[in-house]
Amino acid sequence: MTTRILCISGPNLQLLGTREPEVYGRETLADVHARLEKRARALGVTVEARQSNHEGALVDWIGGAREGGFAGLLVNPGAYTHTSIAILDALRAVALPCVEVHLSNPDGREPFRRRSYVARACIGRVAGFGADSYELALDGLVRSLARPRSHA
Ligand code: CA2
Repeated sequence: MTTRILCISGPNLQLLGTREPEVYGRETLADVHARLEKRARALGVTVEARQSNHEGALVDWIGGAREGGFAGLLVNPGAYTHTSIAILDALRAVALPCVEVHLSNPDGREPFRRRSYVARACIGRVAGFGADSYELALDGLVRSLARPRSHA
């Protein structure tokens, strides 16, 4: 059976490619998802990519990932990275391997972006490589899933 990965992007990421290109690049979220799907095919996995501006929707998608048949998660929670204990709790509860993804490098920006709540429930983080961050995170997640006994 094919390994299925769920990729979740949070608030305002639907604006990608339309504003602040100096921070977030010129590619749209649809471009990012298309690239991710291409990379997934090359890796022999499938990716389902979703975006929502609503914290509860992100929590619901994370919470349903195990019964939805997903083996792991890529999550860019947007600004909720820095505020959401609800998303942290959902990631902990679902207990699937998760990689935190960011287009920009939050550590190099305003001090309030240095705190990530979700990091505590993630196996790793890829940040600062624009749209490439998503592909690099997928590579890391798939490698991690292939390692025996790497996850409980
Ligand atoms: O770098 C990232 O991926 C972020 O998760 C993006 C969030 C930000 O709050 C995080 O600190 C880092 C913001 C997403 C807003 O996306 C936009 C895209 C284009 C234009 C305006 C906003």
